[in-house]
Amino acid sequence: MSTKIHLEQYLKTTKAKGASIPIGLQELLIAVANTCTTLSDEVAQGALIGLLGSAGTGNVQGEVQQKLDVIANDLLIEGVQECKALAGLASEEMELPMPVQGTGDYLLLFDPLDGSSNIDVNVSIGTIFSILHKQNPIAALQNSDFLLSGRHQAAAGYVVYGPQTTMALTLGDGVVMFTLDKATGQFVLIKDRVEISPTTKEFAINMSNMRHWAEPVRRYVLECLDGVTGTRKKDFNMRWIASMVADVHRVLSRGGVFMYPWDQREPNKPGKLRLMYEANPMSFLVEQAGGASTNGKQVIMDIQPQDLHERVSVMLGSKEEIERLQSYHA
Ligand code: P6P
Repeated sequence: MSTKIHLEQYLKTTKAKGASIPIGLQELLIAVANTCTTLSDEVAQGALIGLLGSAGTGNVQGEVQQKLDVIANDLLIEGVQECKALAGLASEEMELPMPVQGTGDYLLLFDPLDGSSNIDVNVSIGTIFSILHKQNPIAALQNSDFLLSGRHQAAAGYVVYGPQTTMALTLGDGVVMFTLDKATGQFVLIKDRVEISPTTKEFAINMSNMRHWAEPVRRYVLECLDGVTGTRKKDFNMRWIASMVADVHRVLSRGGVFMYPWDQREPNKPGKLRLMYEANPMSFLVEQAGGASTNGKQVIMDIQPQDLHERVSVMLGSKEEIERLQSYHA
């Protein structure tokens, strides 16, 4: 039986761009993983421990918070706040960033439980995290410290709570995946170089919004629907789980295109998904796996954020398809 490599061991021994992983970053990633291990058990218990349904509160996004949203947010804050290398954290569930005890090099941003509308119907959900290099480590934390483009990420990943609890992680030198061994509580390495095929026959988008999309997206999707009868000369398959972590995990696992584009329902909002703790970490993973990620006009990780909770149009996945989408937006 091949030896099992656990996350902690992997972080101790691997190199990213020829350099060992800084101890502080290792500690932070282990703290996130340990918290997600606890969260995996909470999610799996669901109704058995009265955790389904609304918390009766709203978040900064104006969304109704599910009980598990609040629990996940609190668990992550508790799990990482003593990490010495952490200078501050920000969450989808909180309006402002939060200083922590550490005074180190890193800023942690997360969507504690993405896809939470799926909690009550037992569909996969997940935790998304992004770790930024703080640009002025010694100065006191400012809210503006978080407004860095995705190119400043030291690491990014997600943990999907599905049939398996699986983590995808990038440290800037490829993408690896680990699955939680419930018997030992350890994340065990299952893939050491995740690669997205440049071509695909599978796309993911919420088709009910079709009449609201901009023309380039309509054109792309209609060509996919035309299949062999149209210009693409191949048939496509469609998936939509309505849980970004699950949809992106599929793209990382077997290729494909994930889209949540701008639409005219809220014309003044660039999109539904958030740049800092959804689009940027997912884009880092996808680019590191050989894919591409755009808002139609710009590479997502090049976007200079103006606000912690700003939204963005997202199209990511197999490189040739994303390049086609970008050409339609030109
Ligand atoms: P819709 C979940 O609420 C989420 O933020 C993403 O995880 C998911 O991709 C999207 O919204 C689903 O949105 O409009 O299809 O319900």
